[in-house]
Amino acid sequence: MALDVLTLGEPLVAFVAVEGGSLADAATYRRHVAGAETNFAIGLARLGVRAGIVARVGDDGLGSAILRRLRAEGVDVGGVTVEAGAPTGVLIRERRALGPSEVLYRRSGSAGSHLAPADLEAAGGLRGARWLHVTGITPALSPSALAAVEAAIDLAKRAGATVSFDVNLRRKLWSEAEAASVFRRLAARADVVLGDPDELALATSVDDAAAGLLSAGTSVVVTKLGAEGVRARTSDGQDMAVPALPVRAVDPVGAGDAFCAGFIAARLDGLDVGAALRWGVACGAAVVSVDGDIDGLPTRPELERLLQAGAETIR
Ligand code: KDG
Repeated sequence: MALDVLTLGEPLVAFVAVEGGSLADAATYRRHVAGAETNFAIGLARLGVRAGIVARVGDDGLGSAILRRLRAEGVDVGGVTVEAGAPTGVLIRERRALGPSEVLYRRSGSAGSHLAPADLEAAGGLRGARWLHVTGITPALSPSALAAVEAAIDLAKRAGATVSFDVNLRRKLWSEAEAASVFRRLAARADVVLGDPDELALATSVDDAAAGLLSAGTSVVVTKLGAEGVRARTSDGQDMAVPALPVRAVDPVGAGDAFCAGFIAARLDGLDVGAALRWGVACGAAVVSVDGDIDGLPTRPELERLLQAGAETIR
C-alpha cells in the first residue's frame, strides 16, 4: 500500500500515574502506548490518512502491545522491526492537568534507540509518501537514529515530498547546546517547522525565530502557544492566529502530536494554513480532554463535529 505520510521514531510504552500529583505518591499506573511519532501516526490514521512509521521495538510484551495497537489503529507497520536482545523503551510519568509532569525515561540502549538508516531502506524508503514528519526527539536517541532522520530527509527532498519538523525538545535526552546544532540543521531543510517559542528559538540563531526560519527557506512556521492557541507565519507573508478551545484539560501530554496530525491531515486535504490550524487545535483539545497521549485522538466524523460545535462537545 502506498503511504500518504511517513514518520520515524521510537514507540514507547508509558506508565502514567492514575492518581494525580507527584510520582512520589502515585501507587497505581495505567499502561498507554506513546511516543511522539507513534501518537502522530495514530492521529493521522484516525483521520483516514495512510500513515506509516519506521521504528524498532523490543522482542517483549511491551513491543507486542505497541505493534498490536498500531495495527489496530490502521498505521502501516511494515517499517517496524522487532529487535531481539534490546528492550522496548519505557516512560513513567505523573498525571497532572496543569504544569509540567515529571517524566522518567527507561530508554537508554532500547531497541528504539538503535534506529538506523538501514531500517529506512529495509522499510522500502518513503513508499510513495507525499509528506515526511520528523521530530527533535529521534535525533537525541543515538547517532544512528540521527543519521536515520537525516537519511529520511534526503529521501523526501529527492522525491519532492514535504518535510515537517516538530522541534520537541526533550531536556532529559540531551543538552540545549547539543540539541540546538541539530535542530538548526534539520529546520533548515524543513518546509514546515513547529514548536513552542523556546523550541523555535533553538532552531535558528535569529532573534525573531519565525522570521529567521522563513528567510532560511521554511514555508510555514507554527508557534504552539499552549492555552493561548497557535500562530502561523508563512513565507508568502501571512500571519494568523487561532485560539485554543476552552477545554477542561485532564492530561495535557500529546496535544502537540495531535496538533501536528490535524494540521498535516488538513494540508493533505488541500485546506489552507488557517483551516489547518483549526483542525490541529481541535485535535489537540480532543486529546487533552482524555487521559493518555492517544485515546482522545478524533476520527474524521468526530473532528467534523468538534469543528462545528467547538468546545461544547468535549467538556
Ligand atoms: O508528545 C508526547 C510525547 O512526549 C510522549 O509520548 C513521549 O515521545 C515521547 C518522549 O520522547 O518524550
